[in-house]
Amino acid sequence: MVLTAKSILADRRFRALLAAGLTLLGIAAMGGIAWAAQPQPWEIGMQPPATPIKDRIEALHDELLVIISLITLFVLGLLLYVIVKFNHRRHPVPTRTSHNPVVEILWTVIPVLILVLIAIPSFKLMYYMDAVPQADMTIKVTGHQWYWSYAYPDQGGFEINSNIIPDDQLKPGQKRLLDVDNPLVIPVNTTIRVQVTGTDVIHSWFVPSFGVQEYAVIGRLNEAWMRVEHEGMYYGECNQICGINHAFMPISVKVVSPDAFQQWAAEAKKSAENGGAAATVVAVNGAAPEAPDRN
Ligand SMILES: [Cu+2]
Repeated sequence: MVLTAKSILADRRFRALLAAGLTLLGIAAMGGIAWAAQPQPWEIGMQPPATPIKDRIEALHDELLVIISLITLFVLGLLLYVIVKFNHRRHPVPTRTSHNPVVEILWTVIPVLILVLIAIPSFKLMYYMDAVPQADMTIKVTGHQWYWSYAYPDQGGFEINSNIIPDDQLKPGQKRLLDVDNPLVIPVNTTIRVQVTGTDVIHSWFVPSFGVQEYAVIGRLNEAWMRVEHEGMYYGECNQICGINHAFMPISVKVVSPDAFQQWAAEAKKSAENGGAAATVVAVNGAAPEAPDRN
């Protein structure tokens, strides 16, 4: 048997193998990456999920990857079929068919059904992300040009400023463009309401492994929620172009045990009350410097 491109492509086993291979390759690229909460060199997939929201985002992403892989392979197959079967040499006299109602209905209805199939889990996830469940605590994130501040209204009302560590002050082990002087500290396995606002221009608070991305808009209080399931350091970045130092306002989140968190919060509150013994604590009882008349 002479193997031509046509005979190889016409072989059903070959086509099935190709489809399965490409789909598996896509799935393998998404999984199989070591657990880490920061960008990795040559990373292809997403950072590993650390919250129930991100678990669901990743699951939906993987489902969609299978669907788009199958559609892409199907369209590629049709194109190759047309190229091989109906090229000028093999098919010199084209047909004059201009309408085929059955085919036209099918190529309208089937894509609509596929979109409905995608919309159902997509909307479900959107509402799951949107509605904050019974929250154990609240943190308020404020975006500034160009740093973040984190307030703990129900932990004593103190607020900390979180600034990037400049390249020339990095200590061994600290990550360039990611580590900050005062990370956001939160307890593990705790449902946290995250309120996000801004003081100057629009920023965006984005931590990939939490599945949280919320715009920091002046005069608005946006809301998200997270429940981080593993202790550790997590990194994110402002992802709304906000000005010249947009690339230099990273987000570091330190997730600790509830006991360690209580201890940290008590110390932070005490230094706030002692009138700035710690430079990190800039305000008490929710009275941030930007709005001294609040409360
Ligand atoms: Cu920015």
